[in-house]
Amino acid sequence: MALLPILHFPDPRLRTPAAPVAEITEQVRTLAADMFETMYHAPGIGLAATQVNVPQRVIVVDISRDKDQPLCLVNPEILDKNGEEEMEEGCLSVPGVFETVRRAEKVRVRYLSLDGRETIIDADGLLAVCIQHEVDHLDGRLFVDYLSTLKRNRIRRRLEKSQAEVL
Ligand code: GNR
Ligand code: NI
Repeated sequence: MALLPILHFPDPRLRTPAAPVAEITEQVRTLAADMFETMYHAPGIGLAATQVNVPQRVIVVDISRDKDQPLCLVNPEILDKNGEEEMEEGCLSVPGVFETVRRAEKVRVRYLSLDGRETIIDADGLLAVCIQHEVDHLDGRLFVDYLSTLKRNRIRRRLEKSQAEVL
């Protein structure tokens, strides 16, 4: 197992659209295990492979209080969206920023589980928000893209400045 470094906005690698996984191999299982370790360590409730500089369509999620309900979605596809909901979001790739985003309230998602089974789930509440946030990462989108240009530029400048301090 390994902790993976997380890319920070405005790193252009976060804009790379991820390619579908052709087959669940040992590489994919190792990636998922490392992503779970990285997500729990952060801590966060979700992580997309894009954030750890792997442009493959793999996400991990665990919204449970006790962090004992790991969910790995390979090639997730949102088949259907319903309703609207606003939630305050954060992102491990945009540290220290929390802003309200409007998304679908309910989603139906099809994905491959790590044992290669095609699975369909209906999600609502925090899980629905988290899955939409993670699928956005796989498409090179960040939650700050839903904010005004003014806010996004302020956030970019702030993170560029704090990044520069650690270099
Ligand atoms: O840890 C996270 N919390 C969170 C809160 C509200 C909406 C989305 C998220 S996902 C985020 C982890 C992350 O950056 N995943 O990509
Ligand atoms: Ni994120």
